[in-house]
Amino acid sequence: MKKTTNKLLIFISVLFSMILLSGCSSQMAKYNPKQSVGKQINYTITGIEAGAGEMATTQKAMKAYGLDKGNWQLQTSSTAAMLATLGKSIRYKQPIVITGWTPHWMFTKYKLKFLKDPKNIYGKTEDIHTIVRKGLKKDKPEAYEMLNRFNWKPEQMSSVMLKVNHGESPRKAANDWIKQHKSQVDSWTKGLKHVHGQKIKLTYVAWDSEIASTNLVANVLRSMGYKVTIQAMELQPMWASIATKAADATVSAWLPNTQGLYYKDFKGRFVDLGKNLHGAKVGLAVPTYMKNVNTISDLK
Ligand code: PBE
Repeated sequence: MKKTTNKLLIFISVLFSMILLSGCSSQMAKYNPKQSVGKQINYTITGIEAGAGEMATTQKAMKAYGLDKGNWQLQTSSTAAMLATLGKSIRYKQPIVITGWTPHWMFTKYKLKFLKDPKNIYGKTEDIHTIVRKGLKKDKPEAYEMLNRFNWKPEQMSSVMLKVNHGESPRKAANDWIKQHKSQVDSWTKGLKHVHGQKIKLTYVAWDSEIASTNLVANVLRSMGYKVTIQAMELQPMWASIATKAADATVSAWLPNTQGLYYKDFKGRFVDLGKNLHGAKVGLAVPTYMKNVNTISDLK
């Protein structure tokens, strides 16, 4: 009699843990190429900060590809939280769709692919522009000219970002880069007068790419004698800071698509010094193991 009770107990506990385990695994199921991807991820695109240009573009894309009707939603979050979720999903080979961009270490650390965008909502490539406040040319001609000349390549930006991602302070990573690229940096400052402690303020959003570029430019301006402050904020206040002349410049304007709305909103209240980097890219991205998801329409 005792033996059968024991057996029954064991049976019940095994059954119970099987139910528990299957509950867990359905919550963290691996990507299944045979099943609709929407179902697997609860029709959710993992996004970033509400005010980011890419969030607005993604809303547009969801409309253009009819995802808004198929109960898809774009989850507002933060870049840090999105990257943490991405890392976890990749560790367990789970499906995930993110708002991705490059230059960023997410594309070097993980095997990701951009979803094809035949309707060209995100644009083929993006540039990053330098935007300054009106009157800067007259008030701080040396800084204006340096900012006007500043330009670098996506790989160069990535190399600074990677160092920061590996724990180097942004200021030191930028300084090391300056030392290693003397002739390029010299070409930005050549012939410009040294100033003596004039103040200048740069604003940016604390995305890794902008942390890299802003610290770089700040250090170059310091080498010219400026007293530089850099201030991180959200994207809308960043554009407003230039338009209201609360700040002097930003090197963080992703255009023409990503921050095109802000460009339009503030038009006439800033000076666009053109691109400082060519060949950035923005779009929906998934891990490469999601074999059957290759274009945005595959999400439907
Ligand atoms: N980003 C990274 C920004 C610009 C840099 C793509 C998240 C955006 O405005 O969406």
